[in-house]
Amino acid sequence: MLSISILILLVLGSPFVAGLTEQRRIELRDYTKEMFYHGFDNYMKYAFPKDELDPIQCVGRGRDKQNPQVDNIIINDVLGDFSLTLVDSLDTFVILGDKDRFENAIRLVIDNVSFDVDSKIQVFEVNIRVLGALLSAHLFATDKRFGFEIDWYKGELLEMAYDLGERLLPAFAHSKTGIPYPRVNLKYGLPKDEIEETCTAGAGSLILEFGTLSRLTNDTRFENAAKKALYALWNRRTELDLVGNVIDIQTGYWIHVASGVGAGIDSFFEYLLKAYALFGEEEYYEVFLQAYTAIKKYIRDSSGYLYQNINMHNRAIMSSWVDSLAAYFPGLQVLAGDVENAIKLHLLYYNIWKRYHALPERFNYYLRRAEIASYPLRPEFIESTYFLYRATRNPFYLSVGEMVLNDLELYRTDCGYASVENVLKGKLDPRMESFLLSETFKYLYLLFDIDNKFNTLDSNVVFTTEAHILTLSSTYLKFRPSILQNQDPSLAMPTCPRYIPQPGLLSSILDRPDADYARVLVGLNADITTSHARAYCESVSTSPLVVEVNFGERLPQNYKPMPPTKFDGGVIVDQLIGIKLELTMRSDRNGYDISKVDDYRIAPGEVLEIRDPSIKEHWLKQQSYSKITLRLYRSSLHDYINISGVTAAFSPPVYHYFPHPLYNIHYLPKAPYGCSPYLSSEKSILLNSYVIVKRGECTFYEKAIHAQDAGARAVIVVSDENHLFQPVIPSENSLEEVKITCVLVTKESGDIIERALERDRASEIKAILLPPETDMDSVVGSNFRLAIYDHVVNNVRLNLNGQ
Ligand code: DMJ
Repeated sequence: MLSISILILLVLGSPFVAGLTEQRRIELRDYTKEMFYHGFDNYMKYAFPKDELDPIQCVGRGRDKQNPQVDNIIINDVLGDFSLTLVDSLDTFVILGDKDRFENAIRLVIDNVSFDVDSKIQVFEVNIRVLGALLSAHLFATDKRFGFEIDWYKGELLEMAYDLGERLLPAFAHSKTGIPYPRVNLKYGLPKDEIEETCTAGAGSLILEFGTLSRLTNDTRFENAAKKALYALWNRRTELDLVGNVIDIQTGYWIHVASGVGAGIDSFFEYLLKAYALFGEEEYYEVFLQAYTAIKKYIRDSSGYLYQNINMHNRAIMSSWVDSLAAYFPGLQVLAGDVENAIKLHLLYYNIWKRYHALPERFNYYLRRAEIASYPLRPEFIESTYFLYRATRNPFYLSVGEMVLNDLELYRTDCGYASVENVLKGKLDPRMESFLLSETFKYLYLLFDIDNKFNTLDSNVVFTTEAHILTLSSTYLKFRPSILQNQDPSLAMPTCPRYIPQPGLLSSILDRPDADYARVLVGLNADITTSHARAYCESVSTSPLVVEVNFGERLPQNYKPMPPTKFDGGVIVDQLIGIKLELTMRSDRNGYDISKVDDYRIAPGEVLEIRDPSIKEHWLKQQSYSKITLRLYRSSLHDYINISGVTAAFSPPVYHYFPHPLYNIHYLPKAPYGCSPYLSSEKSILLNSYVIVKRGECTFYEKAIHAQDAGARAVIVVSDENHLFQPVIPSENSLEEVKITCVLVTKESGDIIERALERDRASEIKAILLPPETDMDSVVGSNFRLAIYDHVVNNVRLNLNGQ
């Protein structure tokens, strides 16, 4: 027998590689429970009755009574002096099967929470985190089907929900379109001079909670208002069936025209599908299908892994990042029956998570790096992992859960879990958002607790966007939902291609031939072609040959389109906003040329002349730079060569020092690009030195950070061309400060440095960086190139004089 099991091991490898042992799964399930209680009990000990826990100082955090609006804006308009974390956690006890704590928590809410507070809050946040939590707990406390009914409970939570619902209704009262104001004061109603623009998700994700409240109280005002808002948004979709990101609630005019599946729009789609599941009304499903078809047609790119932000009117790309909120989307795709697409998108996020041990808020897929580097312990990735495991039962998703659990433990503190300020550095932020307890740990637990009754319930048990469980018994329904066994063939989800489970006992999603694609796409191990025999795509590229882009996301109120005009040498654009540019990559791959401006073609040799003054600042930032000097000393202080370079926009300028310090200069053949953290042996060489690296494989910023971490004084990047430009990073949000100088030198200069290093291999070469000698060295380029969403464009010129 022994030899047979050894044989099986030899054939299959370790049986635990693809998934988890049963024992490990149970350990992880129980460990997740402990994690929840570590967060919850410490919130109760140190923070309650305040809204949130500061997990670093071990104190509560809430509204600043002296300055309520300021604090409120800083922390997301969700804190309102109503013990948010306690309320948001209520139904997690049900999932954990802990009836005593559920009862106890409900008692605390009834005795301590009031909504008669002078708090200006965001309607969306309070709806999903508070109203949804109260309704869900009420349903469990009263519905005999779940075994959580409480004998002393008399519907107090529903009364509180009704009170809260009434306090949210002023958001709708003064809106001409029916789209609600984003904020109200719970005590005084709609504040004077309240801003009149809202994001689509904010206004379009109310129907589950408002509909449930109406049905349970027999007061139709809530459901009617939420439904009207949902359709007010949908009816303003473009001809492509796309909705935008931000809308003016009085005029119904789209202000921010980027359409996507992430921040600002995300749960709009979720609530369409789930409203159908909860209420059984097919109109929601029809709208969802139409919206989802447009997503697959225009927002999903041809690889099937990227869901882009595009202009809702003309489909031009409006950014080159994906955000962490959109990681919920594979979960929704599973619910919609589109498992195959869900697997792909989840793989993208899986690889981002693997790279950073978290999901950075924004990841730039063009530059393959985190663009906003914080991670506030969000649930979206584990939510999708959970739904994919339910749908496929593929053990890979249990392993993903284990990875997430281990990584979340990196952020454990003595009294809770801390948000991550910067995933590159693992720096923590003193905030534990309530959704960690209501969503992140709930989905993680459900993933490991495969027999949990909520994993096998009817299709009309829905998880709201805050993971609160809502379900309505048939007395509250006009129709019986049948999402999973839809009988009407005209409403069948047109998925493409159909999901076919992998054969084989232990086959993992990672065994799919395309699994590596997503890995390369996010820059995780770029040497895939040589190291992995199964590599699906020999060269994965996020630099498409033709790309359509748009300038500016927000349209000004009085915006009047100004069409481009043709002239002999190309096309003139007076106002860039709303103009669609088609960029085509040059055959030498040296950046892009503009090939089309709206409907005008630009022939080879022609240019786009921009006369729009709003681009001036952007342009100058990219085009102006100071030429500095890298002086390499050879045999003596009198024997040197001067090399010109350009300092990166994100690194400090070169200053005059007296006497100027000399540093050794090193090139490490084993780390030619400097794209990974240096080994400790390499660090000892680079300490207090200048390091030479080649351009490519990762961003200038990443090279600078690795060199900085190694203790280097400067990083000298040798270009692969002889054209100099200023290295920039597209967004500086939340990124670690670069304190060392980063200099770009030409390929020719690189050859000179290489020869010098070769010649003096025996001795050490010393160098200094010298600042620009005269103002003449600070130049504004006129024939330089412009980067539009990280695509460098050649045939463009700026003419602010209009001549
Ligand atoms: C949650 O409050 C909800 O999931 C919402 O829809 C989006 N953001 C947070 C968690 O990231």
